[in-house]
Amino acid sequence: MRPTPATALSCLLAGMLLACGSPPPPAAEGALGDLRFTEGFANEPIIQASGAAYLRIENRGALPDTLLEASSPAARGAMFHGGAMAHLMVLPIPAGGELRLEPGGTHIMFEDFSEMPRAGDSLAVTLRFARAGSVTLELPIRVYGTP
Ligand SMILES: [Cu+2]
Repeated sequence: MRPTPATALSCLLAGMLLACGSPPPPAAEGALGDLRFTEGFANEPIIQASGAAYLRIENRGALPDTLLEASSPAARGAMFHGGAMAHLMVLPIPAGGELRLEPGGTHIMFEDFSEMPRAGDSLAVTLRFARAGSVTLELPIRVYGTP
């Protein structure tokens, strides 16, 4: 049985979270060439039409790279959004710098889920870079608004 927010809260209050269900999965991490990925997660979508994903991409190389595309088998499409939902075509990652996709800022916006991602599951996300190539990360899905 999926715990409701109320039961999850009561679990926390009772200090019995482990007894009530699995702890939330840790944020996704990974590496591809000079790129390091940390703090990756997706929000449980509120509607089937769209949902956001976040991660931090550090470029340890001497050359810049560019995030060209994100995709997931669970969604029909994806785009990059700036903080005010402005559509961004590609996302640069400066040499020795980082790209932060985070709540309230730039994010990946998935569109039209074939099956609603649920908190506690993970979302397979493939990222394609101009220089480093492609990587697939399993982003843990979190209830909207939880850290
Ligand atoms: Cu968006």
